[in-house]
Amino acid sequence: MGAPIVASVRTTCPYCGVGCGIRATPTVDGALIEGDPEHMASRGRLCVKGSALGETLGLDGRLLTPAIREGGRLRSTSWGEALDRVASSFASIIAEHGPDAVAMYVSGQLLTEDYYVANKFMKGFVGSANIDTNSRLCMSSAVAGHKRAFGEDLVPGCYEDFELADLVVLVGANTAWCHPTLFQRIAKAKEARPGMRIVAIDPRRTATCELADLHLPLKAGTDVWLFNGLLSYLARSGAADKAFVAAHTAGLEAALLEADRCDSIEFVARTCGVDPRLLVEFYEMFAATTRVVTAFSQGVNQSSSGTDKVNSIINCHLLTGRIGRPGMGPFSLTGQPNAMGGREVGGLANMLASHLDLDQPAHREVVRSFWDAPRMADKPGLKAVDLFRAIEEGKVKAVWIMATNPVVSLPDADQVKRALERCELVVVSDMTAGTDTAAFGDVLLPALGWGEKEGTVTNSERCISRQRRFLPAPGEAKSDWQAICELARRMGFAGFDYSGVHAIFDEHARLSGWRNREGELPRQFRIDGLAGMDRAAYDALEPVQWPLAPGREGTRRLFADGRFAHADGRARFVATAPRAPANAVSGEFPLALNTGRLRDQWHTMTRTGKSPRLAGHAPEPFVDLHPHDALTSGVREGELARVSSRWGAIVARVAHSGGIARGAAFVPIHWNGQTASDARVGAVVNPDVDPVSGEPEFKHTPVRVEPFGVSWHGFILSRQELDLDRIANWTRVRGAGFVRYELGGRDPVSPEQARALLGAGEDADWIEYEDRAEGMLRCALLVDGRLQACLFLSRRPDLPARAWLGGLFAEAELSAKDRATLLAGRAPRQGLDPGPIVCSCFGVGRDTICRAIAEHGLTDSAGVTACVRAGGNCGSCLPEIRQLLGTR
Ligand SMILES: Nc1nc2c(c(=O)[nH]1)N[C@H]1C(S)=C(S)[C@@H](COP(=O)(O)OP(=O)(O)OC[C@H]3O[C@@H](n4cnc5c(=O)[nH]c(N)nc54)[C@H](O)[C@@H]3O)O[C@H]1N2
Ligand SMILES: Nc1nc2c(c(=O)[nH]1)N[C@H]1C(S)=C(S)[C@@H](COP(=O)(O)OP(=O)(O)OC[C@H]3O[C@@H](n4cnc5c(=O)[nH]c(N)nc54)[C@H](O)[C@@H]3O)O[C@H]1N2
Ligand code: SF4
Ligand SMILES: [Mo]
Repeated sequence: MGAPIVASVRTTCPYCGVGCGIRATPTVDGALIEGDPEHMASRGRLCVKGSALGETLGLDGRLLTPAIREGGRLRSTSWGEALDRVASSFASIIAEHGPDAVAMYVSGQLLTEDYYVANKFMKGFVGSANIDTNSRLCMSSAVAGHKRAFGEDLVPGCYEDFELADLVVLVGANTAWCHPTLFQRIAKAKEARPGMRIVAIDPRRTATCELADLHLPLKAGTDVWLFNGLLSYLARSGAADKAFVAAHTAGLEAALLEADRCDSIEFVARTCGVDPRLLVEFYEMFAATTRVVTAFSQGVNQSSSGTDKVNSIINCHLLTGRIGRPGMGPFSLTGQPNAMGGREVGGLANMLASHLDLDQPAHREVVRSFWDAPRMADKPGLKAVDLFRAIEEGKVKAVWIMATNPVVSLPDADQVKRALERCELVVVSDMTAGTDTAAFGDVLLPALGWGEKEGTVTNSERCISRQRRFLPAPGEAKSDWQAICELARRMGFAGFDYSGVHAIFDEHARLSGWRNREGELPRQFRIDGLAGMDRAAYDALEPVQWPLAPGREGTRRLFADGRFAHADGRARFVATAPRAPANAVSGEFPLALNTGRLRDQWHTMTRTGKSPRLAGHAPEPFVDLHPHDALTSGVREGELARVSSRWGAIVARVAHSGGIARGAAFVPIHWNGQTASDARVGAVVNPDVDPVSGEPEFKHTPVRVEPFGVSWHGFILSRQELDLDRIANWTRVRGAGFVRYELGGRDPVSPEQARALLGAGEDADWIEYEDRAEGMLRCALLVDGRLQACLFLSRRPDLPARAWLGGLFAEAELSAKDRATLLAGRAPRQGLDPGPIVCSCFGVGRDTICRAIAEHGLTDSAGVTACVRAGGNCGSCLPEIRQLLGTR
């Protein structure tokens, strides 16, 4: 079967859509992870998440055998029994209720081969397009926008364009944190050419803004006004490329008619809530610069007007002819490692493999004939949010969820729980046993994870690269494609007997060339140049950008000849009428909740949550508020608050980052039912979607913030996980050799209760200190002289720093001195507190950096690195270091 495991392999990072190359060398307890200098996407760079991959490969928490739930309890079983159960349920549900009564919900984190087979299984053989993907939550507005403008879902440019541009506009993209190595490339280019300009368009002042010459803090949801205003301005100021527009586009008139409603700077500035001078500065800069890249991400896509936002941006590039040439173009930054591969295989419920459409009979026929499919789906399936509604309504009776955690990541996430509770058969394929979604699984199937499985991924710049295996398969885990093929065979479907993963890739490549000619069904996506690879050629595949026709090299940029994928070869302007988010803030829910990512965590934390190094940057869920809104909401920085909407509620600690405007709130997406008692923010998010793409409005939900009253604050550090269900509020994070719990409690805790909580028996080595008058309790449990657990409670949130105490878990035995001062929470002559971690690679805190800046009069990040090492490895923290230098 697969290639033998060798000493060191070249593979691709499993996190973001930048798709950095990695050299991985297996070690006794994981793997040594280094950047691959030969990979075109990253040239040796890795961000902090990529660098910490080695710490996430342990088998703790992994799902290692199939399991079936019976009478509420999970029982381990064989693959044979588990798949028989799924096959017979699927078959009987289909027989009784038709193929649309079963569904799959998959993920942009599948490899292309897994993804291809899943779509073939559902759309060609089950006969239903009820297979959607978490890319619906991520890229579907970009897909829809591309299709409207270009005729096909095509990203015109490449990463090099960011370096060649004279102006990079980042719209709704916190690139410094979410696409860090690409951000570093931009930063390097700007360093080399200081004339290069960067504009950030984001309601929050994010780390990305540290590099920007101009930050437009627009009101959430107003991007279409801003870009319509720009289109009108460009037309009026003579920036249009008339020859390009005449030769290669259609539809300008209608788009301009709409845009001209935004021809007044004052009107646009007022609507978007930005300073008119800054707006004019941006418009002038855009008009005067030929080499412009406008990159956009979830601040654009995840909106009830997401598709229009995308087209309003593309319109400006079409008007100026700035597309298809070096250093310019609209650029959709993809989120997941294989968001693009998913689009190639038709992962969305309204698409077919090879960039073909489900609702077009001629397209369906191309795919049907290639697959020799017995039962082609003949209409688009349900989009993610609708799919889970249909499950709750009982219309869809079985769902197979693969490589995604919808109980955490879908909007109105409590509805997802209700849906899964009612569903007859929930199958969950995951690497992780205890996810919030797996808790609803009737059948759990163990999946191979990164480093164990193999296949290909496609990044944001259309670069296909190999993920290679360097670890043995643990337990009975299998690749997702194997699970699907085995099920398909059980259901009697032909065409699922692949000799290996390379054979699936070959079929995918051949399909892209199938009837792909003038006069048939020409499409720009093609990789038939990669067809016919045997196992060895597939194993040796180097990163390459599509399109790739036989006998050709890969393609850096599309549309260089001005030919687009619409039948007449012309791109389309789209008239985009601006509209405000459907759910407006009100007296009852006065703040607009925005949700997004943190630098060091990946989504629902099933993998990054394993790394102590990644935990330090933001150990707890928080709600970022403007101090004025905190005041009017009656909450205080550092205390707990309840954030609620019409749909649900969470509890998080109030923070003032200084980057948020009045009327808004921001909560990170990463915490879930396993890592916090009450911080699954998806439960709060409204389920409104974009009417064209079906992408949810994750960035705008009306909410209310109120105090979450507790009578004490506290934390526990413990070698073992604890059951804290009786405590009003807790969050959990991984430390080196211990688990850290942050607590907020209502009922008083006595020393006896503390003993029980930490598992200290009668004659345990136990030390405690209680000051009832002050509401303070501190205690520690030692086993054989080693620190086993400690607990600190106080009426006020100002507890000792966790860093020194955490360090004691590395000691084989506590010294008498440490033991004596343990309950003080710090060493007798301890150095100063490092503060919250900024540089995760070297564990350098904010206070350490600020002290170094002050003491040594440092003025640039290089000075900080020389002094305290921060920023000297992956560079992910450089924007924050610049921020600290700036606020001094
Ligand atoms: N560290 C880390 N990196 C990741 C991920 C991760 O989980 N962690 N996930 C990956 C994935 S799947 C994705 S999709 C990407 C997402 O990457 P990004 O889209 O860059 O990240 P987000 O934090 O979701 O949101 C981006 C910004 O949109 C802004 N925004 C909100 N509303 C609006 C608006 O109306 N207009 C504008 N212009 N901006 C607005 C937010 O304030 C936020 O700063 O990140 C990828 N990279
Ligand atoms: N409020 C709010 N919600 C959001 C967003 C937001 O900005 N705000 N962003 C949305 C976006 S853009 C995205 S992409 C989603 C992400 O949301 P999810 O996809 O739900 O998040 P992950 O934690 O990445 O889930 C991936 C799961 O797959 C498992 N896994 C990893 N590799 C494999 C594999 O090879 N096979 C299998 N079978 N399982 C595997 C992991 O253990 C994990 O449980 O969240 C969306 N939700
Ligand atoms: S930027 Fe970081 S998370 Fe994204 S692919 Fe590169 S190393 Fe992985
Ligand atoms: Mo995403």
